[in-house]
Amino acid sequence: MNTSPLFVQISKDHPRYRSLVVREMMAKRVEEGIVAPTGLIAHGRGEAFDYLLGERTTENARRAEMVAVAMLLDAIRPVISVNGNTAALCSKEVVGLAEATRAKIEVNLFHRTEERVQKVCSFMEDAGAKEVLGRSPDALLPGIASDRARCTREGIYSADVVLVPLEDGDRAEALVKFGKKVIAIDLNPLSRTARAAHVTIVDEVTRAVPNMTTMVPELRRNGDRRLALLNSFDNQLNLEGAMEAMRANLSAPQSEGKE
Ligand code: PTJ
Repeated sequence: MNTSPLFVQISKDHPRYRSLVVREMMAKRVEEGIVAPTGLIAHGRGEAFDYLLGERTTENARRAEMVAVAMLLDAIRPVISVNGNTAALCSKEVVGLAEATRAKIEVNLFHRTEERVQKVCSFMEDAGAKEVLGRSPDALLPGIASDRARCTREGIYSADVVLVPLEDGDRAEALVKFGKKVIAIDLNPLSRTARAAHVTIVDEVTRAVPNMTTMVPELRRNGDRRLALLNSFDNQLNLEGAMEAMRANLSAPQSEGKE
């Protein structure tokens, strides 16, 4: 996570220290024009679902992460689509995953302005990305009315597998209709994105992306394992597993309250 001075000082003893620091960082990124103002609302929704999940990577999510890595490694033209929230939360980690899986990075924004596209692209480059697509879109994804349809021929338009962290539903559905294999990272198992994607990782993006990078070396060596993972995966069952994990967490006796 990129850090810069925060608006307020937060005591490390605070039980929700990490969450508060991330919120402050996100507010800063809004000021800088990386995160869209409504990105804070999306972040809050994510926090709520993560709370239900127990703020941990479940076994269910870990399996989806492995399947997603297998899919990225077997892809011919994998692309990781980056928006403002993803860049703010885990730019370096996304660069690490892209390098490990030889995926391209393309910035694609829901609240698109030329200025924001430039800023998010530069932010990713500052995090170490050698090439970031998206500054000069030259293709339109069919089936989307918004500016989000604008993408690059070299990247999302011709990709076979697209990883979409923290997505809004329209584009995930359009990508699937256009023949892409879609991997979503979304803490809300009920979202349209989660339901439209071929593989949905119900995990917090800052946990999911590094987890995936650590899985690459073993899965790269083992083609049989990749095939077995891909053949045995059912996203509907995966989403039901995520909801079951939330239900179980809600009924578990809590030793201490959270804030
Ligand atoms: O930067 P832009 O302009 O492209 O805009 C990005 C946002 C995120 C604002 C835009 O795509 C949007 O409005 O998304 P939604 O429709 O709010 O969907 C975001 C989804 O991501 C929701 O289902 C959230 O639960 C989920 N989410 C939020 N934070 C996280 C998350 N999932 C994983 N990790 C998170 N940290």
